[in-house]
This record gives sequence, C-alpha cells and structure tokens, in this order.
Amino acid sequence: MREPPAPAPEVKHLWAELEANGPEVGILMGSESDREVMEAAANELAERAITYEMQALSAHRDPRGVAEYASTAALRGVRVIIAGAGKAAALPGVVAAYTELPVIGVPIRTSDLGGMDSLLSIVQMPPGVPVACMAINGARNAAIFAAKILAQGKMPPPAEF
Ligand code: RP5
Repeated sequence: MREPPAPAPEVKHLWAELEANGPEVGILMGSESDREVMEAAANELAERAITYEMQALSAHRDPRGVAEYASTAALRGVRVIIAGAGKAAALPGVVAAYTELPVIGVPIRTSDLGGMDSLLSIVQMPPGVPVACMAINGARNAAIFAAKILAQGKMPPPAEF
C-alpha cells in the first residue's frame, strides 16, 4: 500500500498543532455582550453530551481572527459552527465564506431595532453561501439543529416492512 504523502518540512510544525479530536461544535458570538443569549446553545449541547468550544469573535472588530478560526475549524475536528451576532450581524455569513462546515446563525435581539436588524443581516445570504438562520435569540434551537446535523449518518437503518 502507498504511504500517505509526508507534509513539507516547512509546514510540519502546523500538523503537530492540529487537534483532529477538537470539539464537534464551535459556538461564536460577535461580542461578550451576546454571551448570555448564546449560553442557551452551550447548555443544550452539554445536556446532549456534544462537545463544544465557545468564544467571542467579531467580524467587524477582528476580521482576521474570524477568517483564521473559520478556515481552520474543520481541520481541528469541528463539524458545525453556531454563530450569534447582533445589529449588522455579519459574523455567520463571514464564517460561512471561509468554511465548508454548516453554519447556523442566531440573530441577537437588539435594543434599537429589536433584533430585526440582526435577523435580516443573517437571513439574506447570497446564493452559494448559505447560513441556517434561527429565530431572534434562538440559540437553543441552534444547538438542537446542530445535534440533528451531527446525527446524520449515525441513524439506524429504517425497519423493513
Ligand atoms: C454585534 O454588535 C455583536 O454581536 C453584539 O450583538 C452587538 C453589540 O456589541 P457590543 O457593542 O456590545 O460589543 O457586533
């Protein structure tokens, strides 16, 4: 049998840093001020014994950080990304632009426009770059939806009649 190709010496150290057993779900939020809402997603995943990581990362304030996170998440073992953001909520869409992983967006309720700003920002993705948009503050549903995605391929075959 052929050996798999060895990484080039100049990138070998990057392979050592890869954690293919990373968490199954990455929860991102545009700001620490979103954490209270997004905790509902974390709690739901924890109840279902689904591993996750959670961090605040802003598409507008730290675009390079978002690009790095999204473009390396799959390599670390992440299989679904949940991204919550408010106002001009670019985060889920920008994440989807950098990864082939399914992205679930959670529009955060805002004091000025009630979250309609967040909802419309997340739901109106251009063709080719989909984001699954939950309800305003729908963080728990985002986790349930992530669980359903992760369950694909693990279902027992349907009973024969
Ligand atoms: C968005 O702006 C965040 O997702 C948050 O919902 C909103 C306000 O952020 P902060 O000003 O509280 O950091 O980017």
